[in-house]
Amino acid sequence: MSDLANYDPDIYNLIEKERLRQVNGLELIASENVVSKSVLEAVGSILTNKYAEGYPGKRYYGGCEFHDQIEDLARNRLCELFGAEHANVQAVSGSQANQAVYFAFMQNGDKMMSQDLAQGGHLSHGSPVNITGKWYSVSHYGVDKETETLDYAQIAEQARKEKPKMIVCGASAYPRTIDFKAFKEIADEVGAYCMADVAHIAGLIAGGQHPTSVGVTDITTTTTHKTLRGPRGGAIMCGSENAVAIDKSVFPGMQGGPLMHVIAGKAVCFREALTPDFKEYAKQIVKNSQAMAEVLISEGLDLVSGGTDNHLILLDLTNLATNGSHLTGLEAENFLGEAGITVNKNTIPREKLSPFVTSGLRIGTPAVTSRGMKEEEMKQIGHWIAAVLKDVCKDKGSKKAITEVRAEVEALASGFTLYPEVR
Ligand code: DSN
Repeated sequence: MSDLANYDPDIYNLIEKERLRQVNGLELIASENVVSKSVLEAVGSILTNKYAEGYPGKRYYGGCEFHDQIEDLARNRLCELFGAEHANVQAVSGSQANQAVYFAFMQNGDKMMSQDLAQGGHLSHGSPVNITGKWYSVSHYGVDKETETLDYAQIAEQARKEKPKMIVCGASAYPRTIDFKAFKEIADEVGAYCMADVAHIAGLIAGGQHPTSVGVTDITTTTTHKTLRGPRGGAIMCGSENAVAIDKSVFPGMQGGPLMHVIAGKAVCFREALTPDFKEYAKQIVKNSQAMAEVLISEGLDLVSGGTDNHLILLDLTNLATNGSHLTGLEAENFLGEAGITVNKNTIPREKLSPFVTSGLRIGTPAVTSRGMKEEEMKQIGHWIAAVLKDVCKDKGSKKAITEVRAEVEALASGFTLYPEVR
């Protein structure tokens, strides 16, 4: 029996239930993934026992000689992966990475421009409910009403009017390619810093499936656990001219002791992402997303912007009528969850409902691609999603499609195990 099962059966059993949920279901949350056993091993290692405040060669604690080497490997591999001049791997999350960048280059009250959360942006890009929205003056840009894509001419016009200190680009629910060069040109014209948050698409950039922001914008932030398939955490990349400011802002500006076990996991993830296999993986994520998008369109469902260039699809549910109203994102998330398909409700452009209800659904392919699924499985899943949504639109109490799809989902999942050696 494991130590944990023996000592704390409550926690052990809940972890076991979660393992079975992951094994038997289909994880289609666009920001989630399945890490390798090597990453799991590093993150679960005895490195968690140590304080290592500071940076390699300049720590505030003794006994950091191996931690220095681990952090150097992580930094160097991240630089190699993205062609960056400088990397900081200590941010514990994407939000903290973003805050560190703002803290490095802006004062309280300075103006920033960023994509509206309700139109695909992120909480830490100046949402009024987030510290960034309270601390800085924020002007949001959105997507064009017709195309539901970014309109760079409109953004440039807004930047000329607003004269922000920083322009943030990058999104958490935007299915199309982002033109980082266009953002940098706009920022240069108005004398602003340009920060790209590539958390969602970092793995696609590393795998050559999306144009890079590194070496284009002044600073790039990312998480390491989405398409990059590493442990939960953040990282920052920049040119050498901004290295000191960024490092100081992360520590001691924002954080104390770094999570060295997670930094080791990041180093392993970057090594994996440097392999030719990872390039194939990134390519497959996009192929999978596009295969599923085609099926959803053929089933008559509406996709924000009409399709996808990346790892995610944003379904607009406003045409799925149920008794005079439309199916909400919350309902769709719950019904699909019952069928073993995990997705998340999401706001869409022109959203009329609250962020806890929403009119949209975000669907992503990174995790199922990590399990080895390809276009055929994606098409099947696309039909199942449509079947469940259409059935509950006719009758919200119906369990017919949910029950049938649940059985199919479990059968499919059993052929694509998460960790074959863990039963
Ligand atoms: N919450 C993440 C996402 O789902 O996109 C971003 O931080």
